[in-house]
Amino acid sequence: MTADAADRATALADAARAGDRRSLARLLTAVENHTPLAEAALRRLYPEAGSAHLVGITGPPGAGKSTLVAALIARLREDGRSVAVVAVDPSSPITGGALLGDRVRMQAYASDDGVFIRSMASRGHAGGLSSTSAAAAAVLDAAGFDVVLLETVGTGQSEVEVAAAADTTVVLEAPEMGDEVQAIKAGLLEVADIVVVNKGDRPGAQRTAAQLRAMLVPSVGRGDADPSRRAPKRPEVIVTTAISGEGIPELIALLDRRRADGSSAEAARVARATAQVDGIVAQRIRDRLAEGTGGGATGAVYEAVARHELDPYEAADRLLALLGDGGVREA
Ligand SMILES: Nc1nc2c(ncn2[C@@H]2O[C@H](COP(=O)(O)OP(=O)(O)OP(=O)(O)O)[C@@H](O)[C@H]2O)c(=O)[nH]1
Ligand SMILES: [Mg+2]
Repeated sequence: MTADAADRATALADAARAGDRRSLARLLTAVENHTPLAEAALRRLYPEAGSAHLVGITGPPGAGKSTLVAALIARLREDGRSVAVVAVDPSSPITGGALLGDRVRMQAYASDDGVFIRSMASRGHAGGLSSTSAAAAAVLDAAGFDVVLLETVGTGQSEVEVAAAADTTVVLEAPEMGDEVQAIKAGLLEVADIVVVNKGDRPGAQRTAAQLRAMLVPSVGRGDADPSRRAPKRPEVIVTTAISGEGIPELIALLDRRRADGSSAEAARVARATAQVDGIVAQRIRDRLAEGTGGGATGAVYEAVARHELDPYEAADRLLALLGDGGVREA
């Protein structure tokens, strides 16, 4: 990075931190594209972050995540708290629909400096969602937002990655019409700190909540010898009606309580830092291999594994052996 580029990163970081919206938007675009500018700006901003409550909001399509986010914004603003929202679309290159919805939501707060809403696409590489979400959250945290909401649709993997970027993860469900809640994916519930049964105005919401509470009893004593595999936490289950705002103050109270619980907050922070650093290490290794070999040697190794001529462990060892002290050795 040239001195000029470094100056531009510094200027952008400082303007974003001061709350300039266009700078924030530009920096988040850089974060989304993993550019050197983003990295330089993040290095400057990271020490300024750490005060915001980072809340992941996930759940199946149509459960009411965006409606709930709007209700949370309204209530948090009443309390005088500032809110940033990152709506992460795990599936795709940027889709017009998601952006359009956000523009509509954004308009209501166009003149409110205490609200910032942004859509981001993840670029599909492994770990991309959590590293992008964590970096975006750090930017908004450093910019002084009290609460940063990370909204993503639960598709099986995306919610796990977004949870890794959040202090507290809220999993949304809609009332089940059938007798059983088994349709609700176990993976979603595993990441939940708080389970919200939304659409409380619909029949079955209270029953779904009761079934979830019964399901979420800690599995300690069910005979798993390895304590680390027992359910370590028992998420709270709460019913909301996002369209009317019912249950939203209670949800915020739960979020605040979790935020105040030092031990779980610390564990979440360490988990987030671990995911973030590991993601960067993996990316750095890939970048260095690609730079040093033009991608040719690595491609040949992956193809050999695909043909079962090489086992994946040997392949990994060979790739790591290509990395010397700060450079790449002859293959
Ligand atoms: N009856 C009722 N409908 C609701 C409630 N909350 C949201 N909805 C409706 O459910 C539909 C989906 O809501 P969204 O907020 O767009 O859901 P989402 O989870 O963000 O959906 P995706 O972004 O597509 O994954 C909309 O028609 C909402 O108006 C609620 O509390 N009660
Ligand atoms: Mg939505």
